[in-house]
Amino acid sequence: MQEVYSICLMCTVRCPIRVFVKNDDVKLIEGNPHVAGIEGSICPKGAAGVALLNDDERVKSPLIRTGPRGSGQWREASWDEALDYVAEKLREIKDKYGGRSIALTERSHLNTHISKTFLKAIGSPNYFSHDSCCKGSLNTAFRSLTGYPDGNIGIDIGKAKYVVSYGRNLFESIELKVVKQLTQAMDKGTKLVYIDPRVTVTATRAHKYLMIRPGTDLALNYALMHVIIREGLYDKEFVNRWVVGFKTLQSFVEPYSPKWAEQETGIPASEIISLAREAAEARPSVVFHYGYRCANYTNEVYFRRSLIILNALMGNFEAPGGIFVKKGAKDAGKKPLRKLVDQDLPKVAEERCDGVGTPKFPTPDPAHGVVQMLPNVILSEDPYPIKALLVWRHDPMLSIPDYENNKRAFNKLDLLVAIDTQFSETAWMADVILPESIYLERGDSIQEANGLKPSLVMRKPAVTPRYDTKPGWEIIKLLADRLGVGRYFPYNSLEELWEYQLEGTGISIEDFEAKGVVSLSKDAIYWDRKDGLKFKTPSGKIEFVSSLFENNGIPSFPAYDPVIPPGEGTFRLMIGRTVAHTHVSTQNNPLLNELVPENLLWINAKEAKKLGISDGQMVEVSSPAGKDTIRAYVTDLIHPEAVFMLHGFGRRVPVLTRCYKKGASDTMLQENVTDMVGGSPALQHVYVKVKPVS
Ligand SMILES: Nc1nc2c(c(=O)[nH]1)N[C@H]1C(S)=C(S)[C@@H](COP(=O)(O)OP(=O)(O)OC[C@H]3O[C@@H](n4cnc5c(=O)[nH]c(N)nc54)[C@H](O)[C@@H]3O)O[C@H]1N2
Ligand SMILES: Nc1nc2c(c(=O)[nH]1)N[C@H]1C(S)=C(S)[C@@H](COP(=O)(O)OP(=O)(O)OC[C@H]3O[C@@H](n4cnc5c(=O)[nH]c(N)nc54)[C@H](O)[C@@H]3O)O[C@H]1N2
Ligand code: SF4
Ligand SMILES: [Mo]
Repeated sequence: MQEVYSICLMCTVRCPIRVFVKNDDVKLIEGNPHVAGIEGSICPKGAAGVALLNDDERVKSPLIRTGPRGSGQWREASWDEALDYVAEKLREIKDKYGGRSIALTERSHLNTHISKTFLKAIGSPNYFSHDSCCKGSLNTAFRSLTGYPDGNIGIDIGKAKYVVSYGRNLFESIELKVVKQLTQAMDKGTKLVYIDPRVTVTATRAHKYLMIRPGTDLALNYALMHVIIREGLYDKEFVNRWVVGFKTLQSFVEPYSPKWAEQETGIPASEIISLAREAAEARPSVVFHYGYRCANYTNEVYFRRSLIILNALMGNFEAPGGIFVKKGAKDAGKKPLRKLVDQDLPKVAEERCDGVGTPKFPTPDPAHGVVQMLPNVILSEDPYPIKALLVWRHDPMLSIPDYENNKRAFNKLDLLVAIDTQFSETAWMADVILPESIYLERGDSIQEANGLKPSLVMRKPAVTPRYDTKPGWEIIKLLADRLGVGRYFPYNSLEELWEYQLEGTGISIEDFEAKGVVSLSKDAIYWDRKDGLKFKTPSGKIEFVSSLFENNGIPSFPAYDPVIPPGEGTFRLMIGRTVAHTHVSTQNNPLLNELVPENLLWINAKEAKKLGISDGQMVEVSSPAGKDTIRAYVTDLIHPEAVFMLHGFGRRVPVLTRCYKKGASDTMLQENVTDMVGGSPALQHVYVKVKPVS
């Protein structure tokens, strides 16, 4: 049996894995035993990679559409034919409308430096990632306070003594390492407080669970700050040294008392006071978890800022059991990997089509864009036409709210190309599908795994491709060659790509042979909390009063806007994930589909009774954007103002026979509304009506 060290891609967490291979077939996948915090562990999705490899409902060769969009009429094409077709169309569109009319969107991945280079090479500013729909407002919150995007920040959860989590469903929406670290810490006495309108698995594991009114967490946090400041529970030394705008915060939270918050959140004032005191007692090894999916409401950025501010009040930056800036090769005194984007590329002067980085939309991160703006830009052609969209490892049809609107927009494109492993909903609408080999069949750019102990990790092919597929980095290069910009992609093989990245680092491909990982630092790298913190804000400090905001006429502390309860028979639609699935990727996986074949609508028992809905009954859920049907799960475990469903179900692509039309689609019900400061869509802005299916 051969052992191949690689990186899982059944979700985006990228756990290092060991793959057991015999006769070019995968026998078993387990966590890489040499990596601290993984030590052989794997999650159900990671183990189900074998079923993806052998899935005969994958895309098996390049396809060119022959019938109307979404009709499922395709002809198989050779790679040369499909790539020539795409290149020819791109050239026509570029000649007629300019490079800026071509956009690319992807779930950012190890080859993002390649897709960004491709867009620059063809003269387009319109690179998008999924980021805004996941955590864009958190990214903006972190940049407004610390100057760092959220991706540069980590949580030292294994050493924390007290963790407060607001809907960060750590034990279902998992990051494997974090689950292990937190479990081990809790075994040793770490306390977990969990706040959610729904009783999740994490709620059942927590020491304290608080059922909050949906959408009112910001009110809770203002009251916590009120208590922490009034009672002097914050880290004065840290705040004096590292914070700008404390006095402004102090007077701002003055009116937001625990009694006031009790009315808004439904959490008793006494609980709020004891939460503030208990958390402060554990400082600096206390974490107010700032979340992962942070796309819920229109005031999301202010909620996420409030969480980061609570951490700053606890003085936990760079403290063991607190939050830290992820360290990379440079911090370990080593040379970082080379990236394709670091080349001397053509300058793109055009503004982004979503306005990000311009006075129109100044605060979200231009490195990612705000992808949910794309459908509206395509439809309105304002500020200019977008005529071609390349989609790589992303399913914007389902991951941008308002399915029907997305469909109208994508139907208007002159060219839609999907680089995917499966028939995503977007691929189903595409003109051309370029099938990518799955992670077990391909290698990718080397990963810089930054953290307290930075390392480099390599995804290596474990087996040869089952079908006529190619790795994405090769697909982009072949397209670039055809468009006359191949010189920016100076590699002809995976090894040459790796060598390009490793040049000058003193590390060779062989160094990954033994363990799949190259460590860059033996010891955890912390910065000195007295004088060595390096915030990237203009003041060099944590800016409670943010220059990013104030310089753009955006207030750092707008008054709290109360959440109006939904009317009778109307509910806030909440969404989330299960441990058995990844977003919209795995619903058709033979093994995972067996574990969770459909989603259910959680509805509060008293509310269900009023509407004549019994457990297990089919119900219709409707919103201004659309409607769908789903089975009801009648329970006391959810707040009466909300209903809940898992994301990723209710699929409309008939060739995905295992998940076709099972359950309901949240995307069909959500409206495309954005937090215009943070940049995330407010996925839970929508109110729905529920009725029994007659
Ligand atoms: N309505 C709604 N929208 C959401 C969310 C929600 O809950 N509801 N959640 C948001 C969040 S948190 C996130 S992170 C995003 C995620 O949004 P997406 O990135 O769109 O979702 P994923 O399921 O991660 O992957 C999308 C596509 O990648 C393909 N894929 C998987 N592996 C590979 C590969 O190796 N190569 C290629 N080329 N393709 C591959 C899958 O087949 C799938 O079609 O969605 C956001 N949008
Ligand atoms: N198994 C699995 N794990 C994953 C992923 C996956 O697809 N599958 N995806 C990864 C990614 S990209 C992400 S972004 C993370 C997402 O991880 P999380 O951020 O933990 O997000 P969700 O699963 O979307 O869970 C959202 C929770 O928020 C609760 N909630 C809803 N409204 C409110 C509210 O107003 N207040 C509070 N306090 N809670 C509320 C919901 O009930 C739900 O339990 O998971 C990561 N891990
Ligand atoms: S959490 Fe599971 S699916 Fe995600 S990368 Fe790790 S093992 Fe793979
Ligand atoms: Mo996400």
